[in-house]
Amino acid sequence: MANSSRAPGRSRRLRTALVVSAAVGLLATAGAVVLPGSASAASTLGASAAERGRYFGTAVAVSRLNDSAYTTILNREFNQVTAENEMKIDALQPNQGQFNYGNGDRLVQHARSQGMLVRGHTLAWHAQQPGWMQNMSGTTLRNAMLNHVTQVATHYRGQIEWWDVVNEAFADGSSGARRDSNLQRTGNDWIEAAFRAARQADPNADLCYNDYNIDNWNDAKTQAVYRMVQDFKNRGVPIDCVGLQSHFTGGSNYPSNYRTTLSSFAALGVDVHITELDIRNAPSDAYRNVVNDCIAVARCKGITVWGIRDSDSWRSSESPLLFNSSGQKKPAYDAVLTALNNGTTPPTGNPTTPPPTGNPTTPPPSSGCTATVTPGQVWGDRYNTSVTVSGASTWSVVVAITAPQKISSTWSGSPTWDSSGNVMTMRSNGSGNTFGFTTMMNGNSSARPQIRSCTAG
Ligand code: G2I
Repeated sequence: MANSSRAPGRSRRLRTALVVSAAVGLLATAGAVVLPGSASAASTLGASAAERGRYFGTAVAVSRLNDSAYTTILNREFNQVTAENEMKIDALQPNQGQFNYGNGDRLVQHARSQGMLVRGHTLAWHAQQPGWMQNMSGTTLRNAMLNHVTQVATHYRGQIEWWDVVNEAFADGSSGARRDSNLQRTGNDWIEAAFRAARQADPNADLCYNDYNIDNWNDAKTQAVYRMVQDFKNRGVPIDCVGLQSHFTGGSNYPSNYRTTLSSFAALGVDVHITELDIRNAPSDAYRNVVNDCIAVARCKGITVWGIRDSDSWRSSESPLLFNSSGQKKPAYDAVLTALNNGTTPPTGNPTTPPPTGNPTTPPPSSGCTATVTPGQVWGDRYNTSVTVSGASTWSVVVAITAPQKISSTWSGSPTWDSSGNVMTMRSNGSGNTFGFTTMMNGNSSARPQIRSCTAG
């Protein structure tokens, strides 16, 4: 079964991290519940979402990272990012066999420095194909698509929380059919083939199917995607999540049965993500409804808006985002933040204490190499750690985390996990001798990772 090839505990690890992190910040002092709207309510989208065990993210255009007004809002408000265009097929493989990871890597670096989770978008899609791929068909195209999936997922292994493996593969309208495309014409199994290749290349990433116009539970397209996911789950095709783009722009509206759609997909045993949210004219009610619906469905893991300021939007004339073109918060921003702060939070947890700053480890046992910990940036709900290995160029380092803390993302190494999800073995993967990871505190702000061993070879 394809699912058996996945690293143990991956999905559970993330789920636990997100859900338990909801406890952080709920209690100001032991036993004193902070009511919504009180002085300690979170003041940014990401921090508030984290208190609900979720992320709040945005699409990022890498070229705008040079714009300090943009980056200030990004770093302040969001704890998840999706590359708006830089990880699409035409961007990553402009000529066959020639990969260009520069801009995608830049986004991952930025996310890493800020402790943000990264959604990869997108491995296989009928659109934004480079010219060489557009001209292909049949087995040649199938193999080129699978090679792209494998190469890209391998390159970003350990750095991507969720991949949009396949994007927009169903037709609009009442047919419930697959969208016609060169990929579809390679055979109906192209989608599952892409998911299997992605799982093999990065067993630790959650794998999503992503589409638009699958928001209304009554739509034929929604039902068709639902049946595909159900079939994949029944047959053991490795799928972990469904992304609802939720572009309520260009004429489609927030549907009153949106929560039914989210919970129906979730009931199939997949997580749901709102991946590209924007709403024409940014009405507060619709934004609030989306947040409330996500918080009401335990498997709704987070919300990503498709851009920061209206001027950054692919539909800027509709002013669909949470910040105006001057970077000021719009009424919809306040509606979203309030809805997040009012959302239900799991009832247990410890009060937060100021995060420690000292070096967390005792010297680890060495077997041909030495691993040295450098504490990284600390946020309210999480912190970064980097580990530098000396004495060997290939190595494996065993790192133990104190539960309920959980590692939520890693970089520059290939991680595997024990069955508890709390012990990570990080192996060198050719990215140098320093690897790193982000740890969710989940209510324990004092524990720090322990290096158990460093083994050369
Ligand atoms: O179309 C909205 C979104 C629908 N779901 C999938 C998303 O990937 C898609 O995003 C949009 C980007 O927001 C646009 O920025 O995808 C478009 C097509 O890939 C993006 O537009 C492209 C233009 O078509 C190119 O001409 C342009 O070079 O943006 C590129 C970079 O600005």
